[in-house]
Amino acid sequence: MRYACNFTISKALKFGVVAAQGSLKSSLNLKLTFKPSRNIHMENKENSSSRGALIVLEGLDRCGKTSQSSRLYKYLDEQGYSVESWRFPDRNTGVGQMISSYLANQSHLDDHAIHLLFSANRWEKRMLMEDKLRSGTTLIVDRYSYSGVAFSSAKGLDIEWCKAPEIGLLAPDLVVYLDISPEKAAERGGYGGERYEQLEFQKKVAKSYLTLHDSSWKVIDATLPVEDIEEKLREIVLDSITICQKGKLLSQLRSS
Ligand code: NYM
Ligand code: MG
Repeated sequence: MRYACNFTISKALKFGVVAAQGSLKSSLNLKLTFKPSRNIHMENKENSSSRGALIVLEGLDRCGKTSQSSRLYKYLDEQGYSVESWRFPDRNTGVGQMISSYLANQSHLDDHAIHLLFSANRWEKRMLMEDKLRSGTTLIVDRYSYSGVAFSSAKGLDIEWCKAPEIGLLAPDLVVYLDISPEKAAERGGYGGERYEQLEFQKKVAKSYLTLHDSSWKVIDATLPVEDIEEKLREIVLDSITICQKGKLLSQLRSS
C-alpha cells in the first residue's frame, strides 16, 4: 500500500500514466508551451540570434535542485562560459520579501494573491533575463513558471487561471525535472519548516507536475548518486547551450 502514492514522472512514463494524462491534457488544453517571439536583433544575419540558454530546474522540495544548480554553475563557469545562477522566488526584491514572509508563515495571503506575487516576481526580472540571454549569458534558473502553476494548482486553484499570468514570460530552452517521489524527498533530512514543506501537500504538487509535464522536459532520476545526476545534467545542458550559441530565437510561454 505504501507504494500507492509513491509515483514519480519516470514511473508514470513507464506505466503509461502520462500517455493517459496526455489525452486528458489535450482535451483540457493544459499545456504551457512555446511560441516564437519577434526577432528583435537583426544586425548580423549569420549569428543574429546567438545567445545564452535559459535552463530551468524543477522538482519537489528536497529533490536536490539547489545543489545541482550550484554544481552546474561552478562547472560552466570553470569551463569559461558566461553563466549566472538564478532562482525563483527571488527573495531580494520587494515582492520577493513579501513572498518570503508568506512562506515563513509570518504573513497570510489569499491563495490567488500569493500566486500573482510569485508571477510578478518573475515579471520584474523578465527584462534583465532577456538582456542577459541576448548578451550571451546562460542562466541556470532554480524554479520557474512550472513551480508557480504546480504549487498553486495543488492548492485547488484552477490550472488555466494559474497559467494566465505566466503567458509572455520567456520560454526556457531546457526544463530539467529532478524526479523523486514525495516520500523519498521527505526522508531526506526533513523539510525546512516553510509553508508547503509537508508530505501530503508535496504529493499533490507531484500530481500537478505530472499534469504539466510534456515531452520536451528532460527527466532525471533524483535518487541517483549526486555525481551521476551532475554528469547527466551537464550533458543535456551543454547540448542546449550549443544550440543557443549557434542561433535560436527567443520564445515566450503561451497556453496551447
Ligand atoms: N513556489 C516557488 C511557489 O509556490 N510558486 C512559485 O512560483 C515558485 C517559484 O516556493 N516550496 C514555492 C516552492 C517552494 C517555495 O522555493 C520556495 P525554494 O526553491 O524552496 O526556495
Ligand atoms: Mg524549498
